[in-house]
Amino acid sequence: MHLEAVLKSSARHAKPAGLTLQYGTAGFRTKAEHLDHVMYRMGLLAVLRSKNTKSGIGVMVTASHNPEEDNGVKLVDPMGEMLAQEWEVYATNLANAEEHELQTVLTNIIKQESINMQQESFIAIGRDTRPSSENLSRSVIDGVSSLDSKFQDYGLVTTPQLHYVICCRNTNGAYGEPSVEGYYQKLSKAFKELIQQAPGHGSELGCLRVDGANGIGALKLKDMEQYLQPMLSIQFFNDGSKGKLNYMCGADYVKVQQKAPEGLDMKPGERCCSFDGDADRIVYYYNDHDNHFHLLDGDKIATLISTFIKELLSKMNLNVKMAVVQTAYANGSSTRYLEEVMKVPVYCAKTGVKHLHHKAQEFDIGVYFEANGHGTALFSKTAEDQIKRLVHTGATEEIRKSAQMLENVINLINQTVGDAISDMLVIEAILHLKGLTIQKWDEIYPDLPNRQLKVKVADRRVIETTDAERRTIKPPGLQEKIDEIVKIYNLARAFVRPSGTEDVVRIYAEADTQVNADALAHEVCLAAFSLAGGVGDQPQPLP
Ligand code: NG1
Ligand code: ZN
Repeated sequence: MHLEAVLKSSARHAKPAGLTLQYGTAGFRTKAEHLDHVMYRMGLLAVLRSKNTKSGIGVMVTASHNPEEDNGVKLVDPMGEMLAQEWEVYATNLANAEEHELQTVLTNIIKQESINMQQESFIAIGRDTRPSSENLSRSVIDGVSSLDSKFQDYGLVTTPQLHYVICCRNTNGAYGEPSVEGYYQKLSKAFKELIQQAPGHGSELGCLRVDGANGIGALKLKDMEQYLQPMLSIQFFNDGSKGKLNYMCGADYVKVQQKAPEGLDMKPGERCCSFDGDADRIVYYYNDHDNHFHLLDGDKIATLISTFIKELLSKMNLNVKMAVVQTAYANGSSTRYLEEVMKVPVYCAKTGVKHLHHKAQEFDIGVYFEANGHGTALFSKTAEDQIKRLVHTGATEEIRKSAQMLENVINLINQTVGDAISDMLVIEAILHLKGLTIQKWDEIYPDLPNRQLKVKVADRRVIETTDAERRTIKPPGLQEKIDEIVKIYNLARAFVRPSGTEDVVRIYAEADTQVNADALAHEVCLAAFSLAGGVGDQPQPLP
């Protein structure tokens, strides 16, 4: 195998000696200045993956909710899903190969996967609004070009838009038109049709306040706004015109801090939402009349969507298997409500949407959400066919109408990946169809107070987990200590796990009151600090 052109170009994207990175929860992520060689090499890997699958592959340059100085890259597989896990190992090997090892690592992948290098390939490239993203996406293109592959640079797009485009291309347009324009058209058409099915609630949803995290989501939603009028009027905050990406704003800030983003003034009862830096996550919130902040996170969203779907299915007498997939971070109240009140089976997957997505694919309808607001609903081909058939052949008007609504939900939801814009439109439509205010939605079940913390340790890999990350098996003694602490509190649960996107260990705790959740989180944090090799000052309790 001659790879001269590859090696020659690689010299222009030299790897800093000794730097090692891991393809983590969502691709590679670190300070932008360390990523040039990774981008070039992910361009190479994308071409190999494309030849291997005989399909188009996506490369998205983004570090999502991380600070603006960071960057990262994720690969998108043929149906718009995350890169297959077997290939994450190749990605890691390739990113960490020293210059003189590059040829061997590439040749090994080609051999192991029996890749026909004559096979055509196509790569779609997208990027977020970080100042470093443009140059880094050029490095991806350098990698793609050095293997003589076809490609299209989609420029500034949200992560879910790139996933959508890949899925459209590889299904020859069956999923939609493979362009950002096609995305706007598909979603807005389904949204309009859904809104028009509302019985007696009028067809205008009023104003929604959107915090764009100063990122790509704000730009793209502005482009899309004309397609959504007059039904939905949007007021933009943190649209990138002045503030810094993800700084004191965005879905992650709102979820973790449990408060409104900077720059958004809320009057009681106003419906607000925040996107993250690449617009694949969304959370809703409002202030009540006593000016208390209420967060409606991924768990509340999963409940709203799955309840709506379940109600439609029962009106249609359609017996399909539906389940909700969550992670350990799901609020205990949401799990209880879904299982005990809604009688919907709930499964717990490891953190990272790839795990939730795979689990959700096991059902006719799988609704999955991380508590942080990343999620979607998946419909199997069989379920989709059954629903579409009933639109025309349903025995009663009610069956046909419900099937039509569900068909519109299928078209509105981005089935390839969690998508802030698409999820937002689904939520807006459901609230409208059910005549629910944001307060009424919030009152469906009360969340257990909870707290997330993080702690620095020398090597976060000393922590190993089991049972979908709800328990630790290493270091010795940590789980026993956590069990001991949890026992003291009411309705309590807590766990620790190493982050896959940041060099920290994360702590989650929930309990009957906020004071208790905070105290529990702090105690567990101290346990992790002392048993897993904490560095720096001992964590202090919350003020
Ligand atoms: P890590 O850093 O592995 O906890 C975070 C989120 C994940 C997922 C990824 C990718 C939390 C607690 N963790 O992963 O859910 O969204 O980032 O963006 O929110
Ligand atoms: Zn994101």
